[in-house]
Amino acid sequence: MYRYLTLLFSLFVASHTVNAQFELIGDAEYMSGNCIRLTPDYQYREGIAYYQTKLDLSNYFEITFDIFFGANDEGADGITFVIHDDPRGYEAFGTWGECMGYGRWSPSAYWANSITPSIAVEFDTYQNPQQNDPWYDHVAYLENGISFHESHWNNDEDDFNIEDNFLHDFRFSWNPETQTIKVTLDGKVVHTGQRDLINDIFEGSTKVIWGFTASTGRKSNLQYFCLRTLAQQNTNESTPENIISPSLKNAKAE
Ligand SMILES: [Ca+2]
Ligand SMILES: [Ca+2]
Repeated sequence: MYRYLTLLFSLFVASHTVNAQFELIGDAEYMSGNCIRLTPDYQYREGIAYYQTKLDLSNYFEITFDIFFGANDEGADGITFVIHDDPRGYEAFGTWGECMGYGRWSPSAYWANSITPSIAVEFDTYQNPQQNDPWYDHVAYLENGISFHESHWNNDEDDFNIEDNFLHDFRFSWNPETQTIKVTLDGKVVHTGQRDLINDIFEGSTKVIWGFTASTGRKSNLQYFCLRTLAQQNTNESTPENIISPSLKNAKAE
Protein backbone atom coordinates (compact mmCIF):
# COMPACT_ATOMS: atom_id res chain seq x y z
CA MET A 1 0.00 0.00 0.00
CA TYR A 2 2.85 2.37 0.83
CA ARG A 3 4.14 1.99 -2.70
CA TYR A 4 0.80 3.09 -4.09
CA LEU A 5 0.61 6.06 -1.78
CA THR A 6 4.09 7.02 -2.89
CA LEU A 7 2.97 6.71 -6.47
CA LEU A 8 -0.05 8.87 -5.99
CA PHE A 9 1.93 11.62 -4.41
CA SER A 10 4.60 11.51 -7.07
CA LEU A 11 2.61 11.27 -10.25
CA PHE A 12 2.87 14.86 -11.39
CA VAL A 13 5.31 13.98 -14.10
CA ALA A 14 3.72 14.75 -17.44
CA SER A 15 1.12 17.23 -18.54
CA HIS A 16 -1.23 16.84 -21.48
CA THR A 17 -4.60 18.02 -22.58
CA VAL A 18 -7.52 15.67 -22.59
CA ASN A 19 -8.45 16.50 -26.15
CA ALA A 20 -6.13 14.22 -28.04
CA GLN A 21 -6.54 11.23 -25.81
CA PHE A 22 -10.15 10.08 -26.08
CA GLU A 23 -12.14 8.46 -28.88
CA LEU A 24 -15.58 10.04 -29.06
CA ILE A 25 -18.84 8.42 -30.16
CA GLY A 26 -22.26 9.91 -30.81
CA ASP A 27 -22.99 13.22 -29.12
CA ALA A 28 -19.70 13.40 -27.20
CA GLU A 29 -17.71 16.58 -27.87
CA TYR A 30 -14.65 18.32 -26.52
CA MET A 31 -15.18 21.26 -24.19
CA SER A 32 -12.69 23.74 -22.80
CA GLY A 33 -10.75 22.96 -19.64
CA ASN A 34 -9.85 19.32 -20.25
CA CYS A 35 -13.51 18.36 -20.27
CA ILE A 36 -15.58 16.22 -22.60
CA ARG A 37 -19.30 16.70 -22.94
CA LEU A 38 -21.14 13.39 -23.14
CA THR A 39 -24.64 14.69 -23.77
CA PRO A 40 -26.16 18.10 -24.32
CA ASP A 41 -29.34 18.97 -22.43
CA TYR A 42 -31.53 17.57 -25.19
CA GLN A 43 -33.79 14.55 -25.44
CA TYR A 44 -32.69 11.17 -26.82
CA ARG A 45 -28.93 11.73 -26.95
CA GLU A 46 -26.04 9.35 -26.32
CA GLY A 47 -22.34 10.08 -25.99
CA ILE A 48 -19.32 7.93 -25.19
CA ALA A 49 -15.63 8.73 -24.66
CA TYR A 50 -12.94 6.04 -24.50
CA TYR A 51 -9.37 6.63 -23.43
CA GLN A 52 -7.14 5.79 -26.39
CA THR A 53 -4.58 3.77 -24.40
CA LYS A 54 -5.85 0.46 -23.13
CA LEU A 55 -5.79 -0.32 -19.44
CA ASP A 56 -3.60 -3.26 -18.41
CA LEU A 57 -5.43 -5.01 -15.59
CA SER A 58 -2.21 -6.57 -14.34
CA ASN A 59 -1.21 -3.07 -13.24
CA TYR A 60 -2.45 -0.83 -10.47
CA PHE A 61 -4.77 1.82 -11.86
CA GLU A 62 -6.32 4.93 -10.37
CA ILE A 63 -8.09 7.80 -12.06
CA THR A 64 -9.68 10.95 -10.77
CA PHE A 65 -12.28 12.91 -12.69
CA ASP A 66 -14.78 15.65 -12.06
CA ILE A 67 -18.22 14.66 -13.29
CA PHE A 68 -21.18 16.92 -13.99
CA PHE A 69 -24.64 15.36 -13.98
CA GLY A 70 -26.65 18.45 -14.86
CA ALA A 71 -28.59 21.20 -13.16
CA ASN A 72 -32.09 19.79 -13.42
CA ASP A 73 -33.13 17.45 -10.62
CA GLU A 74 -35.96 16.26 -12.88
CA GLY A 75 -33.51 15.41 -15.68
CA ALA A 76 -31.98 12.17 -16.94
CA ASP A 77 -30.42 9.70 -17.37
CA GLY A 78 -26.89 9.57 -15.94
CA ILE A 79 -23.31 8.53 -16.64
CA THR A 80 -21.46 5.22 -16.40
CA PHE A 81 -17.77 4.54 -16.01
CA VAL A 82 -17.06 1.44 -18.08
CA ILE A 83 -14.21 -1.02 -18.58
CA HIS A 84 -14.73 -3.39 -21.51
CA ASP A 85 -13.32 -5.84 -24.03
CA ASP A 86 -16.24 -5.67 -26.45
CA PRO A 87 -15.30 -6.96 -29.94
CA ARG A 88 -16.37 -3.59 -31.37
CA GLY A 89 -13.48 -2.00 -29.50
CA TYR A 90 -13.53 1.78 -29.55
CA GLU A 91 -16.85 1.72 -31.41
CA ALA A 92 -18.74 -0.24 -28.73
CA PHE A 93 -21.95 1.33 -27.47
CA GLY A 94 -25.06 0.35 -25.57
CA THR A 95 -28.65 1.52 -25.55
CA TRP A 96 -29.77 5.10 -24.95
CA GLY A 97 -32.18 6.35 -22.26
CA GLU A 98 -32.23 4.31 -19.07
CA CYS A 99 -29.30 2.18 -20.24
CA MET A 100 -27.04 5.27 -20.35
CA GLY A 101 -25.25 4.13 -23.49
CA TYR A 102 -23.90 1.07 -21.66
CA GLY A 103 -26.54 -1.56 -21.05
CA ARG A 104 -29.63 -3.06 -22.61
CA TRP A 105 -33.30 -2.81 -21.72
CA SER A 106 -33.46 -6.21 -20.03
CA PRO A 107 -30.95 -8.97 -19.22
CA SER A 108 -32.56 -11.25 -21.81
CA ALA A 109 -32.54 -8.68 -24.61
CA TYR A 110 -29.41 -10.01 -26.30
CA TRP A 111 -30.51 -8.43 -29.57
CA ALA A 112 -30.15 -5.00 -28.04
CA ASN A 113 -26.92 -3.03 -28.13
CA SER A 114 -24.91 -3.35 -24.94
CA ILE A 115 -21.23 -3.32 -24.07
CA THR A 116 -19.91 -6.75 -23.11
CA PRO A 117 -17.81 -8.29 -21.68
CA SER A 118 -17.57 -5.38 -19.29
CA ILE A 119 -18.04 -3.90 -15.86
CA ALA A 120 -19.48 -0.48 -15.16
CA VAL A 121 -20.44 1.83 -12.35
CA GLU A 122 -23.57 3.80 -13.13
CA PHE A 123 -24.46 7.18 -11.69
CA ASP A 124 -28.18 7.08 -12.29
CA THR A 125 -30.30 10.23 -12.10
CA TYR A 126 -33.67 8.94 -13.22
CA GLN A 127 -35.94 6.23 -11.86
CA ASN A 128 -36.64 3.33 -14.19
CA PRO A 129 -38.55 0.60 -12.31
CA GLN A 130 -37.59 -1.96 -14.96
CA GLN A 131 -33.95 -1.57 -13.86
CA ASN A 132 -34.89 -1.75 -10.17
CA ASP A 133 -34.07 1.94 -9.71
CA PRO A 134 -35.10 3.74 -6.52
CA TRP A 135 -36.85 7.10 -6.98
CA TYR A 136 -33.73 9.05 -5.98
CA ASP A 137 -30.36 9.35 -7.68
CA HIS A 138 -28.06 6.42 -6.97
CA VAL A 139 -24.89 4.53 -7.83
CA ALA A 140 -24.79 0.87 -8.84
CA TYR A 141 -22.25 -1.69 -10.01
CA LEU A 142 -23.08 -3.43 -13.31
CA GLU A 143 -21.60 -6.24 -15.38
CA ASN A 144 -21.73 -7.38 -19.00
CA GLY A 145 -24.10 -4.76 -20.33
CA ILE A 146 -26.97 -5.49 -17.94
CA SER A 147 -28.48 -2.30 -16.53
CA PHE A 148 -30.67 -4.14 -14.01
CA HIS A 149 -29.16 -4.07 -10.51
CA GLU A 150 -30.19 -5.74 -7.28
CA SER A 151 -28.54 -3.16 -5.03
CA HIS A 152 -27.53 0.48 -5.10
CA TRP A 153 -25.84 3.22 -3.08
CA ASN A 154 -27.53 6.49 -2.20
CA ASN A 155 -25.77 7.56 0.99
CA ASP A 156 -28.90 6.47 2.92
CA GLU A 157 -30.56 9.66 1.75
CA ASP A 158 -34.04 9.43 0.26
CA ASP A 159 -33.50 12.82 -1.36
CA PHE A 160 -30.02 12.09 -2.69
CA ASN A 161 -29.47 14.34 -5.72
CA ILE A 162 -26.41 14.72 -7.94
CA GLU A 163 -28.07 16.85 -10.66
CA ASP A 164 -27.18 19.89 -8.59
CA ASN A 165 -25.16 22.08 -11.00
CA PHE A 166 -21.90 21.14 -9.26
CA LEU A 167 -18.91 19.10 -10.31
CA HIS A 168 -18.56 15.85 -8.37
CA ASP A 169 -15.26 14.21 -7.49
CA PHE A 170 -15.07 10.69 -8.96
CA ARG A 171 -12.26 8.24 -8.26
CA PHE A 172 -11.85 4.70 -9.51
CA SER A 173 -9.05 2.37 -8.52
CA TRP A 174 -8.10 -1.20 -9.37
CA ASN A 175 -5.63 -3.15 -7.28
CA PRO A 176 -4.54 -6.31 -9.14
CA GLU A 177 -2.86 -7.83 -6.10
CA THR A 178 -6.04 -7.89 -4.04
CA GLN A 179 -8.38 -7.83 -7.09
CA THR A 180 -10.22 -4.95 -5.51
CA ILE A 181 -12.29 -2.27 -7.22
CA LYS A 182 -12.96 0.90 -5.29
CA VAL A 183 -15.10 3.81 -6.38
CA THR A 184 -15.60 7.03 -4.47
CA LEU A 185 -17.88 9.97 -5.16
CA ASP A 186 -17.17 13.21 -3.35
CA GLY A 187 -14.92 11.34 -0.95
CA LYS A 188 -17.44 8.66 -0.02
CA VAL A 189 -17.03 5.03 -1.01
CA VAL A 190 -19.95 4.24 -3.31
CA HIS A 191 -18.74 0.82 -4.41
CA THR A 192 -16.01 -1.55 -3.38
CA GLY A 193 -15.68 -5.21 -4.18
CA GLN A 194 -13.34 -8.02 -5.02
CA ARG A 195 -13.57 -9.56 -8.45
CA ASP A 196 -11.17 -11.55 -10.63
CA LEU A 197 -11.79 -9.25 -13.57
CA ILE A 198 -9.22 -10.86 -15.85
CA ASN A 199 -10.62 -14.38 -15.56
CA ASP A 200 -14.23 -13.94 -14.45
CA ILE A 201 -15.15 -11.10 -16.80
CA PHE A 202 -12.55 -10.74 -19.55
CA GLU A 203 -11.77 -14.42 -20.21
CA GLY A 204 -8.06 -14.02 -19.65
CA SER A 205 -7.56 -10.71 -21.44
CA THR A 206 -5.56 -8.14 -19.51
CA LYS A 207 -5.76 -5.24 -21.99
CA VAL A 208 -9.14 -3.53 -21.88
CA ILE A 209 -10.75 -0.26 -22.92
CA TRP A 210 -12.12 2.25 -20.41
CA GLY A 211 -14.17 5.39 -20.57
CA PHE A 212 -17.50 7.03 -19.87
CA THR A 213 -20.95 6.58 -21.40
CA ALA A 214 -24.06 8.70 -20.97
CA SER A 215 -27.45 9.23 -22.51
CA THR A 216 -30.72 11.06 -22.21
CA GLY A 217 -34.26 10.03 -23.04
CA ARG A 218 -37.56 11.79 -22.68
CA LYS A 219 -35.84 13.76 -19.90
CA SER A 220 -32.36 15.22 -20.29
CA ASN A 221 -29.43 17.03 -18.70
CA LEU A 222 -26.08 18.42 -19.75
CA GLN A 223 -23.58 15.72 -18.72
CA TYR A 224 -19.80 15.91 -18.92
CA PHE A 225 -16.51 14.91 -17.27
CA CYS A 226 -13.12 16.53 -16.76
CA LEU A 227 -9.83 14.72 -16.37
CA ARG A 228 -7.83 15.42 -13.24
CA THR A 229 -5.31 12.61 -12.77
CA LEU A 230 -4.56 9.19 -14.11
CA ALA A 231 -1.99 6.83 -12.65
CA GLN A 232 -1.06 3.39 -13.80
CA GLN A 233 1.84 1.35 -12.55
CA ASN A 234 3.32 -1.98 -13.42
CA THR A 235 3.37 -3.71 -10.06
CA ASN A 236 6.74 -5.24 -10.93
CA GLU A 237 8.38 -1.89 -11.54
CA SER A 238 9.12 1.02 -9.31
CA THR A 239 8.71 3.72 -11.94
CA PRO A 240 5.21 5.00 -12.68
CA GLU A 241 4.26 5.01 -16.31
CA ASN A 242 1.50 6.36 -18.50
CA ILE A 243 0.79 9.22 -16.20
CA ILE A 244 -1.26 12.29 -16.85
CA SER A 245 -1.81 15.28 -14.66
CA PRO A 246 -3.48 18.15 -16.44
CA SER A 247 -3.83 21.49 -14.76
CA LEU A 248 -7.52 21.31 -14.22
CA LYS A 249 -9.39 22.86 -11.37
CA ASN A 250 -13.13 23.13 -11.03
CA ALA A 251 -14.04 23.60 -14.65
CA LYS A 252 -17.65 24.60 -15.12
CA ALA A 253 -19.96 24.42 -18.07
CA GLU A 254 -19.79 27.31 -20.48
CA1 LIG B 1 -31.80 13.95 -9.11
CA1 LIG C 1 -32.35 5.12 -14.33
